[in-house]
Amino acid sequence: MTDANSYTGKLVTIERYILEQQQSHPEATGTLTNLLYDLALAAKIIASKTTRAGLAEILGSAGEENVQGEEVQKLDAFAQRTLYRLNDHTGRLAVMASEEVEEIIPIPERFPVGPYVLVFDPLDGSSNIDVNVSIGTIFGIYRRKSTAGRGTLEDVLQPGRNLVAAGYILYGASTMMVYSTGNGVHGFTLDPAIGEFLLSHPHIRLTDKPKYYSVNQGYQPYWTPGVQAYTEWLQRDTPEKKGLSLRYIGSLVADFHRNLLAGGVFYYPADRKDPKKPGGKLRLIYEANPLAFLIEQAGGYASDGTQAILDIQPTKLHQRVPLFIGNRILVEQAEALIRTHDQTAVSL
Ligand code: P6P
Repeated sequence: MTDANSYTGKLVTIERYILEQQQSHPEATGTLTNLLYDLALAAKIIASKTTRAGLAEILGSAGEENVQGEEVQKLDAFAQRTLYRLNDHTGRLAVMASEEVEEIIPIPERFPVGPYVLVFDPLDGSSNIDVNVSIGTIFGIYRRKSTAGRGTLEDVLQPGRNLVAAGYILYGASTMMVYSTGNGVHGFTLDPAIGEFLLSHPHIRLTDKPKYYSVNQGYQPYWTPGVQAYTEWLQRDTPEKKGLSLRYIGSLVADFHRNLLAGGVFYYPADRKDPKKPGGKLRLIYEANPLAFLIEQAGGYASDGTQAILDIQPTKLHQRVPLFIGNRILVEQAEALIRTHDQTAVSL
């Protein structure tokens, strides 16, 4: 596979990069490559709307008609429809699953099925749109396990260790697409002038001098003793690291992306504040697993506080999971303190 240096100073589109990565897999048929193209196109279409979200008052808000007489959709519904309609007919997927849809999403009978499974959160953090905070799309790609016909729930309920690709799109000051197919993590920035994602962050690796810890400290009274002790450890200078600074945006993709580039740990632990969410707030299938795949590809680690996220066998489509993700040394310390202080296993 081409290394990062060979691209220095060149204008490399995501399409070229994906294609060149495919060339290091002689057995590849191009289906995964085309699926990644489809996701890059979906990202451009969604980005074209997110950058205008603040104009709802002028262009009409969701449920109303805009000046062109079109029904304005909520951005997350628009993102859902965009991802669905770009993937339902291509013959690359056996089944889809989305944060926005209660059950698995079958490929319509009139279209062919294919070898892959796509799971996604179409627009995570959409509650931040009204205050103009960055939001994101998260996706994961598996090979189907079933051998024929429409894909099944079992095809979707695969452990993250089985992922063949994962990534996210961050709609922020600029729009970025970051993905991995198991050969490192690579970031692309959208140049709106030409409508292309250009290689801006080849081979992203976590620094060994992490800077930030990211958690909603507002829930501290509800954390277990282990998580309390962990937070205090993060704030102190220790032999392993300097005391970290707190940065929390409240948008998973934005918090994850900052820590990926600057080093650190994000955690959303189980808390006892909301008995309906004993296993934390974040979802395993289409939030924790894809990001856990990426962080391991970047040299980090992701845990639910007791085990690797990627090793968890999912049992429900929308199951929640506590999440500690970032530099391995930081995440393993969370596991150690939870083991020491919280005798009861972290409930899933
Ligand atoms: P809290 C956004 O609503 C989200 O799902 C994630 O993007 C984010 O990390 C988390 O919830 C923030 O949750 O409870 O801190 O507001």
